[in-house]
Amino acid sequence: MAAIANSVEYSIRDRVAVLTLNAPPVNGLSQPLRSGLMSALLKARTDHDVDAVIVIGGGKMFCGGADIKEFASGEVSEPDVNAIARCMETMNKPVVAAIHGVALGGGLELALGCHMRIATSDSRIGFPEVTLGVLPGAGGTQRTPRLAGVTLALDLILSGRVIDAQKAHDFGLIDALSSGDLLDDAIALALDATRRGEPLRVAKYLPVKGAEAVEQTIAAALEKVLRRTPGAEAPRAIARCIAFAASGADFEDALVFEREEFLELMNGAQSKALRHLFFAEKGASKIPDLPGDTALRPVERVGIIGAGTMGRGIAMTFLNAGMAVTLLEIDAEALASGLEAIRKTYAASAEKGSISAAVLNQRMSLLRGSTDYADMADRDLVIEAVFENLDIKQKVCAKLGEVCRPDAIIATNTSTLNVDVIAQASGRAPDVLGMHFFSPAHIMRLLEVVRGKETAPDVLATVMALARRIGKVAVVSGVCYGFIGNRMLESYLREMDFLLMEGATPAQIDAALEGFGMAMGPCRMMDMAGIDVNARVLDEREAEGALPDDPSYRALVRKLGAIGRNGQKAGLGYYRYDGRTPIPDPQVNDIAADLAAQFGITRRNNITDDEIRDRLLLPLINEGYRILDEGIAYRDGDIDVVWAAGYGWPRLTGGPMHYAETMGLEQLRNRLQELGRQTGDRHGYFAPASLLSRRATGAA
Ligand code: 3H9
Repeated sequence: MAAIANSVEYSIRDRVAVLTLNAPPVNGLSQPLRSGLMSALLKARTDHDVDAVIVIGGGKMFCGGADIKEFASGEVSEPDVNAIARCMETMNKPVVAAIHGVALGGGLELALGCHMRIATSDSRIGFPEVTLGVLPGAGGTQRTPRLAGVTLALDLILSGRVIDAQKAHDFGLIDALSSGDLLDDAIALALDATRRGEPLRVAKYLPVKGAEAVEQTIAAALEKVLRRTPGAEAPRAIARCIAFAASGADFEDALVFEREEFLELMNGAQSKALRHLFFAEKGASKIPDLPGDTALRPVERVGIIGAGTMGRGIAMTFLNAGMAVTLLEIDAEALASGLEAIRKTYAASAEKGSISAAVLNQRMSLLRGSTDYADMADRDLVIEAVFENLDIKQKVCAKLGEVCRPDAIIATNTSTLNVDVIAQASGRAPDVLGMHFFSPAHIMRLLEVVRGKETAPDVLATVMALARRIGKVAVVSGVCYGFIGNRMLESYLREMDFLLMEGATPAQIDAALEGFGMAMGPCRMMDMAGIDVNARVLDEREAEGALPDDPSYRALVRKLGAIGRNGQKAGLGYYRYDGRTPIPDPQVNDIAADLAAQFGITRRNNITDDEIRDRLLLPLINEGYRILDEGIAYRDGDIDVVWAAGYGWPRLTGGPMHYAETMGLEQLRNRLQELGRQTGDRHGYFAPASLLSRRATGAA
């Protein structure tokens, strides 16, 4: 076997050249790989011992697409995938892509540039470019509508979703499925094509399928996407490229058009932000002082204490990953209602067709209920998800410390309480950490993993690896009030309540933040989460002396809680509700005005959306710098992941810390100081964090 530029291996079997991509871990199409592949193709083209060519991936997959790190250069260097596709398409020997694992983005484009594609039945393909703020820039927007039609091209490329090989085969993107040895089957397919001697099918010469009435189809598909991400640039560019394909334009002109659109997106702020989040998510799993080869504890059997909303969601998270769960409740009635709620959730999914009846039965068969702590004795991991009260959680963890196996991990799902104190109560603090899931736990991707001061390294490493297995993006936080996310949220909600007392309305505040791109405005979010929950935490923090010496601090939410306006579930909160629809309620303005009078807060009618955004977002970011300075978060990117994956922060801006960088740290610091002056900041709410000031002046 000959190596070409190290990253592509060239071998011959049965007069077929086998070109193996060899660039672990994902065979990313870096310049050296592209160059190696081009050389190998040119060799095969003139090799008289070769009648056909196979392009196959070495290792776990065919190809994960372009090497995203190269995007920072601002250009695509030669040879690009277009040049490689041109070389393959003009070859008079069949070129077959043999796909296993995944073929994504540029990897799929490479495959579409071959004459034929064969894939293992468990492989998957897709165009995830849109999630990185770009588009398939190597013919994907042009070949897909020719092979599979405009509608599917729009669906795949605009959504970034991945489909399995069987579907790709049904849609015409894959020509054959392999159920045996992929390379053997690919060679047989290639030799068969050689024997038949028929003209080779070249995607670029096919007509676009479904080019009629294309304008409406494209407009409808685009509108659907933009409803979710209104400011996104990539979907618009994708729509333009597919429209260009459907217009009957010359293929080479279309490739030029597509490449221009691609480069503009790649060099734009949105793609930079989304790429930052991509690498931040991968980086979050790396713990600076934790060796990569730390031995993990086995986790197969999970126990969950508490069958309330959180406990049920956590249980489903593990069941969905095929793990056995025992759910424990205080009495048979509470347990039965928790188990029934889980069954109903799965039944609803089965009814909608998102899971099959067999999957429903398989998941329910992994679930057991119990009212006896002795049933936790054989569990590898037990997560407590009981009422958010320190005393109760300490009691539960003390019990778990007694009954759990010596090597079992004990986790608390607290969202605000001191994990070290809870760990101490267990009597075995090294086995304990926080696993802060977000509601609904089986849907939200974020998991904050709270590392106590005594948490054992293998406990942390095990839970980080487990997070990946259960489909979560895990970020480590140190111990402090609210960890990373809820601690930063506190300043955001503080300014929300102050602005309402100053004269803004909930609808105005929500619109300003949703206009910025937050998935949900803070008033609606509070109503959904439950005002009583937040008011109770504030009462407890006040009792601990942890609140600022400011009687107007969060006065509005506490007042709403005190009069039973507990949010959506009560039909009244920051809004009043018709079902789930929030309706502005003048009574809330009256309450806010009364509180303003009580605390000497001046009411104004000149509050702008810009002021609302700055007042809520900039202190939140400022708190992020404090969190970094205290070592609560390891990296800026970790904070960005928390906010993008758990709090609906707009991904297009890359998360709060990336947003701060793009805004300029000096400007951020100055604006905070200005807000401090404008609000007569007696409590130092706007004082720039030390790390922010140091970074703004280049001292850190
Ligand atoms: C594109 O193709 C544009 C073209 O249309 C046009 C060109 C002109 N590049 O996820 P893992 C790293 S856009 C660079 O743990 P898995 C990743 O950071 C691209 N690096 O593995 C990690 O590094 P580290 C479209 C990449 O087996 C390591 O590889 N493609 C890339 O669980 C392992 O990653 C995509 O968007 C990359 N493309 O999952 C696919 N991909 O070890 C993005 C990964 O230092 N990638 N890395 O932390 C994925 O979805 C998954 O990584 C994949 C493998 C499914 C491929």
